[in-house]
Amino acid sequence: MPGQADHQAHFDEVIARHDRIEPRDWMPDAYRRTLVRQIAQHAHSEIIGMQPEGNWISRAPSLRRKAILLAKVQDEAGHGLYLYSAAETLGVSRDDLVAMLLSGKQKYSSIFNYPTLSYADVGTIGWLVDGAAICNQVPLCRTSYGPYGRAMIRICKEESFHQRQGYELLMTMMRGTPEQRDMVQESVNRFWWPSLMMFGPPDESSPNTERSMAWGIKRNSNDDLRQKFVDMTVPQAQALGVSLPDPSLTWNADRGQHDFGQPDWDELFAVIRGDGPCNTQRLAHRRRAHEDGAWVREAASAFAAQEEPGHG
Ligand code: FAQ
Repeated sequence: MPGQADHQAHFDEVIARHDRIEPRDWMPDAYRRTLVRQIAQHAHSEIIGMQPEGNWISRAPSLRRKAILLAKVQDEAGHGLYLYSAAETLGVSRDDLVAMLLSGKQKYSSIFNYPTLSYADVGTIGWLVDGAAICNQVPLCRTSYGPYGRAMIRICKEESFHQRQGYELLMTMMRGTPEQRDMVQESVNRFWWPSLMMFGPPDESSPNTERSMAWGIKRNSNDDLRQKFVDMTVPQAQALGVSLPDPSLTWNADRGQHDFGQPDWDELFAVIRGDGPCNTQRLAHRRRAHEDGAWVREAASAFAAQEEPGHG
C-alpha cells in the first residue's frame, strides 16, 4: 500500500511534467480546496454574469440582435453548469456551492457588479469582458486538473463567438450616427478599468498566485495576463475608432509591450467585499430566481426518481 509520501511524490511528478491530475488521483487537501474555490467562483461568475446582458434581451434593437444575445446568455448558463460539474468531481455538491454563492460566502467576478446602461454595453461586454475572459481562460485549458481544463476548452470556443459578436456590434454602431459613436465611447469609458480588474489584484497583492502557479492550476500571473490583454486590445480599439480612457497608455518599444496606468485597486477590493454598484441587486435577483426555480428542481428530482414503465 503506497503511503502519504508516495502519493505526494507521484502528485509532484505529474505536476512537474505538466500532466493532468484526475478525480480518482490522490491530491493534497490544499490543492483540492484551491480548485473548489476557483472553479466555484468561476461557475458563479458565469451564472451571475447572465444578468447584466440579460437586462437587454427584451429591449434588443432588432430580431437579429435579440437572437445573438439570447444565444450568448444561454451559453453563459451552460458554462456555469459545466463548471459546477467540474467542481463536483472534487467531492463538493452543487447545492452547497449555490448556497455559498447566495449567502455571499463564495465570490464571483467583480465585473458583474457594474450596471449596463445602454445597448452599447452589450457590445462592450462582448469585446472587453469576454476578451479579458478569453485571455484568462485560454491558459486554463492547460490547467493541471483534468475536468477543469476540459471544461475550459469548450468554454473558450464559445467565448470566442461572444467576443466577436460584441466587436461586430460595436463596429456597426461606430459606422452609424454620431450619437451611436458617442454611446460606444461612453460605454468603453465605463468598462475599461473594471475589465482590467477582472485579472485580479497586482501580483504583489495576490495571495494565491504563487501557490496556484506552482500547482499548475494557474499558468500565468494576474499581471502577465493583464498586460497581454492590453496589448491585444489596443489595436482593436484603433480599428474600431474608440479611445481607451487611460492617458498613460503608450507603446514601450524597449519592452515590446504597452505601458498603462493602474486601475483603482481600492475600488476592486470594495467591489469584492460587496460594495460595488450592483452587488446587492445581483444577489437579490439570483436568490429570487433560485426560489422561483424550486418547483423545477423538485419536479426534475421526482421524475428522475420514478421508475420508467417497462424499464424497471
Ligand atoms: N473578482 O490571490 P488572487 C466570465 C479574489 S469571466 C472577484 O489573485 P486567484 C465569462 C480571489 O478569488 C469571469 N474576486 O486570487 C463571462 C481571491 O479570493 P479568496 C470569471 C476576485 O484566484 C463573460 C482574492 O481575490 N473568470 O465569467 C477577483 O489566484 C461575459 C485574491 O486574489 C474566472 O473566474 C475579481 N476580479 O486569482 C460571463 C476565471 N480577482 O482567496 C458572462 C478563473 C481576485 O479570498 C458575460 N479564475 N479575486 O477566496 C481565475 O483565473 C482566478 O481565480 C483570478 C483570481 C485571476 C480571478
